[in-house]
Amino acid sequence: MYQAQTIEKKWRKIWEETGVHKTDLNAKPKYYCLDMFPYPSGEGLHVGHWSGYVMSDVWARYKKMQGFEVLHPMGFDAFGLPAENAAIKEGIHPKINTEKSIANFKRQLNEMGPMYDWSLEINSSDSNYYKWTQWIFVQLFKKGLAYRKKAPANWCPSCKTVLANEQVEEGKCFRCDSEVTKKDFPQWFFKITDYADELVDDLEKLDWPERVKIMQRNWIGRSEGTEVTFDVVARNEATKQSRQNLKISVFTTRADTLFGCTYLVLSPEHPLVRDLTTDEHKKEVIDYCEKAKRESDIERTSLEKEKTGVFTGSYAVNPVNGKEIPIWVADYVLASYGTGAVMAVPAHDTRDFEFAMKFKLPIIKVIVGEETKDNEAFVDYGKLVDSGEFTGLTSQNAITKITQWLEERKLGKATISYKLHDWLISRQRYWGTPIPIIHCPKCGEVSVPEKDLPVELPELDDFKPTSEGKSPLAKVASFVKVRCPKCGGQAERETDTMDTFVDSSWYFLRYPDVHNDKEIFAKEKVMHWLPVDQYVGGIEHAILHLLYARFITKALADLKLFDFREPFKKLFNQGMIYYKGAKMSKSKGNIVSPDEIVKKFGTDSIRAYILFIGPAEQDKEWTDRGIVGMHRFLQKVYGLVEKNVSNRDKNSDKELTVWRERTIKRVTEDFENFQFNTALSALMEYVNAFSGKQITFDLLETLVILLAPITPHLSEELWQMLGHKESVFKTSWPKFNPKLVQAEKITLAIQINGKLRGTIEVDNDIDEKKAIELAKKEINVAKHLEGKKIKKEIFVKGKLVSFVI
Ligand code: ANZ
Ligand code: ZN
Repeated sequence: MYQAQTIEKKWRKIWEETGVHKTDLNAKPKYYCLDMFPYPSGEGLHVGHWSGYVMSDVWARYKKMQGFEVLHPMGFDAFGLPAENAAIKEGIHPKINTEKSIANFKRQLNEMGPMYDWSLEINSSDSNYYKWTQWIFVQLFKKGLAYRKKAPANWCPSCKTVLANEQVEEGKCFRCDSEVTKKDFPQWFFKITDYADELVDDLEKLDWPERVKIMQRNWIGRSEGTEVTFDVVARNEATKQSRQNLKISVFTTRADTLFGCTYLVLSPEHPLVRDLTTDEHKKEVIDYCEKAKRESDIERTSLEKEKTGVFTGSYAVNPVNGKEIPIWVADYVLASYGTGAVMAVPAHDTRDFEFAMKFKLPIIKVIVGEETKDNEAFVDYGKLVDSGEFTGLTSQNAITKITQWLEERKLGKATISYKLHDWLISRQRYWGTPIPIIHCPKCGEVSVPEKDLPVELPELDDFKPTSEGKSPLAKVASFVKVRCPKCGGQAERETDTMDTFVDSSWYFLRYPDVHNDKEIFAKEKVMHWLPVDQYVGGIEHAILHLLYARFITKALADLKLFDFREPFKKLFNQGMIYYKGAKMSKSKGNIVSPDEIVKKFGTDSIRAYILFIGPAEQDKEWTDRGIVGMHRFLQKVYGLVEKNVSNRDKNSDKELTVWRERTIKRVTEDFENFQFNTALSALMEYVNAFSGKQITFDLLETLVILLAPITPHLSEELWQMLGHKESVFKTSWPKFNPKLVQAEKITLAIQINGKLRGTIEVDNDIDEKKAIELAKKEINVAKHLEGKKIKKEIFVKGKLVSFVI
């Protein structure tokens, strides 16, 4: 009888005693399989949380069986607002609360039967770790990559803290959902923009999901365009003085539309707004700007929002045709992008079009395409009309030519704009890494000498933020008062702490040398294990965490700490688990607690079921029936081994031998593609094929090995029953005999618009992608497809490929 709990307890004890999961940090060939380290919330884990961890554990075990020395560590992203907010709510110190949560997390993680080597655990709120987070800050500061400036910051009035742009979601705080406003503060920044180009360009080299790369590209938002300078004109004597020599620069990606520019628009924060506004318009403009500053960038640029704006009373000259055009102020222009001003071309830009319609500004068409409509902007590229000497050029050519024309006259230049801003890393909160800076009235900002690190976070009873936006650390005189390390004079410590994303931007570099107290890590250790071969985590980290980790890696590479420039070679995002129609979450009250299911069916059933319910990268629905079904399958496997354990006959059934080889092939290939669900189907089919046949020992051995990464406890038990003394994880992953798995050939018909145009001979297990690729190459088919746009591609397994053109 399969008694999951007994077996699982037994094997976890044996693993612990024999140290099978210890990583030999010097061994080769190496494989680094990493989970995004969790934030230890008080709520604990539900089976939805298990999914990513199970997948990476299965993958790590598989790699181990392939002969790699695997580093598969775990740790805790333990600083941060949630711990602090929870602590304030419950009146317990964040340190104690965090420790409690970590203990519970560890217990729950261990229930999964993972191969973590806990001796390498990281806790980012431990001073042995944050000492090095501070050390990184000091290095960046010395290189000019960390700097302080006064900046309008997103301010959450409820959390009483500054938020990074990334932490504002649709104008609301990402933690507490309150409306975010703007407030001026001196803030610390990391100069991530210095790496903008490399951060875009290196995406090409990464084996990451395409959608994550797209999100990163969009976030960095590199855009090639032209800066055009407009002279401001004085329309009457009164304004002549003040308007002279004023110039407005705009950033445009469409220099080809310059002849259609009928007005300029400044952002409400633009420094020239005040000078340009005539007395007559002053009140209206000032009121408008005040209101706009309170809105979030997302609201301001929303396409749905009705356009608003005000006229300044001033005019500028369009440099290509000398026409005078009015200067407006509108909130749809952002202060932080390009030059904070735009040349409006209502005929060819949707927002400008709406704006011009509303305020009755002229709309002049200068680009024509195949179908141009009158009631909307024509935004595509086309041919130029009414554009002086450039008339007749294509948009692409005109962009180059007009930019050149401007450059020759010093009226503009080719330029690149980025949406990416420097990373605001200071937080006015208690539960974070203290920023290691001392403010000296004589010497200015001085970094804490390395020998004085860590700057310990003081024990504090009142850790609530102050209402004037200062960190609670500012209340601790013994912390604040300090001698300047340079001149020895009276000075004050910086009291802000770092954004938790700083803590998580480098933890993966520390695991290979986690106990080093002399340096952040030994170069050769990091060079041995990094880059991470496989990183596994949620899609919610597609932008921020991954971008920051990439930036810090590049900055540290420039400090010669190691030679690689990208931290994560491969990335996998697991799908989410739904239950009763909604994403599993405590707040929705639809969680399935692993504790209960482990008691009923055992860990291995949950592991296998999580992999079986659907493609690993997709969202999927948990069902109570499904887990029962999976448990039955494991029971069946157990029964099969129990019954046939002594059948050492080598004359296996011929057909089953072929099945076995094919199963090895299928499972291996599926594993390689993270298709664990179909790997499990292959194993189920294999077991079904046993029915009514002679089941020999060798057939069972293969089954047990192939299942081992998925159901490690059960496989260990069965492996022992089959007479082995060593752990099943010391066995190597089986290879199949290619002769035995040779696929049968079949003929596929190829149709174009329903007509037979050719046939191809292919393996009967060919997949869609390959079939379509081969079909397109068939001579006659290729001839018919040449120069045509394929509207649809259809693949009917075993029968045909059909194209619609
Ligand atoms: C004139 C123009 C004509 C534009 C046209 C577009 C179409 P991306 O591709 O995102 O870089 N723009 C420039 N700075 C802006 C700001 N601070 N706030 C809001 N919009 C701004 O977008 C570049 C385009 O966004 C620029 O090209 C500019 O409008 C606008 F038919 O200039 B365009
Ligand atoms: Zn000093």
